[in-house]
Amino acid sequence: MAIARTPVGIVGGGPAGLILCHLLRLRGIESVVLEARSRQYIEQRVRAGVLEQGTVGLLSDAGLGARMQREGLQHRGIHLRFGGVSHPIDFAALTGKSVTVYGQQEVVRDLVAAALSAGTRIEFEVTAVVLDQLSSTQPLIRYRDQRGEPQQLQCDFIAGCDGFHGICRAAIPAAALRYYEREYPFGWLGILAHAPPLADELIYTHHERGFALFSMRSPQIARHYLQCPPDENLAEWPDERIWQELERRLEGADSLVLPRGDIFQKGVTPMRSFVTEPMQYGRLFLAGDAAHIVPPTGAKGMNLAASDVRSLALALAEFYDSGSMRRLERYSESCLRRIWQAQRFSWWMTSMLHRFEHHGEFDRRVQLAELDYVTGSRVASAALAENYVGLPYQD
Ligand code: FAS
Ligand code: PHB
Repeated sequence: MAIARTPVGIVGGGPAGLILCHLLRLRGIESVVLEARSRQYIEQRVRAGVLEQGTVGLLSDAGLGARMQREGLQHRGIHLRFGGVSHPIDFAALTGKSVTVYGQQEVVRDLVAAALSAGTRIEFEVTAVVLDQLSSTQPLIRYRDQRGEPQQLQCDFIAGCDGFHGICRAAIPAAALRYYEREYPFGWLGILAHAPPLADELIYTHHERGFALFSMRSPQIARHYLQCPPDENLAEWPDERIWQELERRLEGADSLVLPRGDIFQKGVTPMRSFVTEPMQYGRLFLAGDAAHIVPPTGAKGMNLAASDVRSLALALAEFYDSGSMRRLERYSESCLRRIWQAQRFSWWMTSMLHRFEHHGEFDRRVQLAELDYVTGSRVASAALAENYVGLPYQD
């Protein structure tokens, strides 16, 4: 069996892997992307929806911003709603920055189209991916291609961008890694509906019946989430019950009316915080959900994937330009600083806005006092805004 060669082998065609292959190509560094699912599947998989200003800049500077600029919704801020009243957090006034609502599957579609039209090799529907010789200067990826044929790819470096349930993190000896984890006693039931959004910005809602988030994908498509038990059975949530529960958690003096429409997608997402340290083992570099997971309350997941591969592309470019391993050796440390900041923010937003069964009345009042403080203090709302729009990249 012939051994193919490429400088960088990328396992996983999600935002992390696809942004990396694009940034490398812009620096004249070839890569091959191995993706377990079909093109059609990854281009319709519903996930993230909010892009930090830094991520928007990264994609635009990389020549990937045309459709995002055209179809993305730029938001000046969000609203925090509690006690039936919505309170604006004006990012633009507090930080001079904004966020953009543009579905993750749209980002993936743009990236796949750009990669294929530039001739980057993306192998879809690969199976049996196994990593080898990670401690050598020529690590190997063995896999079966779309036709089931065994293949070998020899690389200088491997980027593990295969998400939380991928094989790359598991390929690192357990003794070489430390895990930090927090499971939350709830999940999110998310829907997509052919309905106008509730408002022109996102509304994060604290309610005694549980958290709710009113988001969107476009002026015609709403995206809403309900806090629910982590292993909730979707069969127990017919559309009518979902709409009624969303409306109950929206109740308030301002009698906001939730526009209804056909629900065409629904799913339950468990909530966890997870960090792997270090994010490197030999010539294998982990990025994105393969190394860390945040609860979606802070809208950080895809943005962290983008910032990881931004650092990795800079480090690989330095190696191919000058042979220096300086940035590669510092990759894990520099990414982890920003990742822990995003972990803190996502845990804080989750703790402030969700209903915890073990909470007593004192805890519930403290949550409300925190929401009152954050929305009433310019300093506190500026801190939230600064984290939400995205903290500076660690270079
Ligand atoms: P991904 O999981 O996206 O991609 C990994 C890829 O690797 C997949 O395509 C997978 O098929 C492939 N793969 C897996 N195993 C493989 C193997 N053995 N061989 C080859 N390929 C393999 N983040 C935000 O920033 N904002 C949000 O609003 C937000 N909302 C979210 C809502 C939900 C419901 C969920 C689930 C997540 C949300 N996230 C959000 C987080 C999410 O966007 C992730 O952080 C993001 O997908 C991470 O991107 P990747 O690291 O590329 O991993
Ligand atoms: C979404 O629109 O999917 C979304 C937005 C903000 C979040 C999480 C998800 O915090």
